[in-house]
Amino acid sequence: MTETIAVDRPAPRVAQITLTRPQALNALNLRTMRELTEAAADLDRSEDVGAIVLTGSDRAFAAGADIKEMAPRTYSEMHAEDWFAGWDALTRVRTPLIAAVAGHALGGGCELAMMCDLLLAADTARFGQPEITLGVIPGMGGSQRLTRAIGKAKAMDLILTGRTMKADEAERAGLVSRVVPAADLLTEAVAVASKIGSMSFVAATTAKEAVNRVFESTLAEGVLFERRVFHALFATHDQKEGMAAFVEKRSPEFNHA
Ligand code: CO8
Repeated sequence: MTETIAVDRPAPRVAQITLTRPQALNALNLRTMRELTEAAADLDRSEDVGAIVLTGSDRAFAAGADIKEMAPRTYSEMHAEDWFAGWDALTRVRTPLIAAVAGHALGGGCELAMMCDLLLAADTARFGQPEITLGVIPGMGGSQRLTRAIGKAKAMDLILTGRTMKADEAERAGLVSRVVPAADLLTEAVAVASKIGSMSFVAATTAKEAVNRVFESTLAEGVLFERRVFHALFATHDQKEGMAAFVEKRSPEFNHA
């Protein structure tokens, strides 16, 4: 039984994980980390899930790591327990992850959204890395992923001043792919997830892997990786089916496993 998240199936081939600690603005504690990463790994293994939406409440996607849980910790404890390392499990999920963000996405909340593949924002969304105001720095990849997403100038501005940015600024900066009215956020996120879920699963997961290679390799290595996995897709049913369907002017019937 989960306490800090809820898992639903809002549409065929779409799963939704909702953070459910509204009283703490979905602050991310150790239990959330365990429940969320386990749920995502389970859904990743499920053959009838083609995309996963991750969302919070209207007021907060997540207002950061749980400050009350962290406050009394010593350096030795943080180091010994490798605090936050468990979140890395989310980056091993192969199924496309869509963050649907309304309200605060601060600190660990912003970092969690950035671990997803695609970020949709409500017009109420606020992004920031305010850890500096607590005497620390981002600890779940924020200094790295935010800088890769929006560049050094803006990342330094946010991380050194702790200021937040609104959804329109986040979209201009390239952190967010779409901004929608708050009332439409989940409908839009589920529609995007359904679209992705209708595609060939092997092609979608391969595309995700190829895009993520950008962050781990040189251009030449990345282009070579792309070409090799592109070649490999010609061994799949879905390449034969997708191209035959185009030629025959019909909709393709992809395998979803
Ligand atoms: N941790 C614990 N509790 C929180 C957190 C948090 N991050 N954020 C909000 N809450 C709690 C409040 O304490 C309050 O609880 P209570 O009612 O019991 O006092 C409740 O949520 C509602 O919050 P507020 O009353 O403060 O609501 P406001 O609307 O007045 O303000 C804010 C909303 C501006 C979002 C404000 O709550 C705030 O500034 N929160 C902290 C934001 C922050 O500094 N986040 C960064 C945390 S540090 C961090 O994330 C380190 C990252 C390292 C990796 C993380 C991996 C997961």
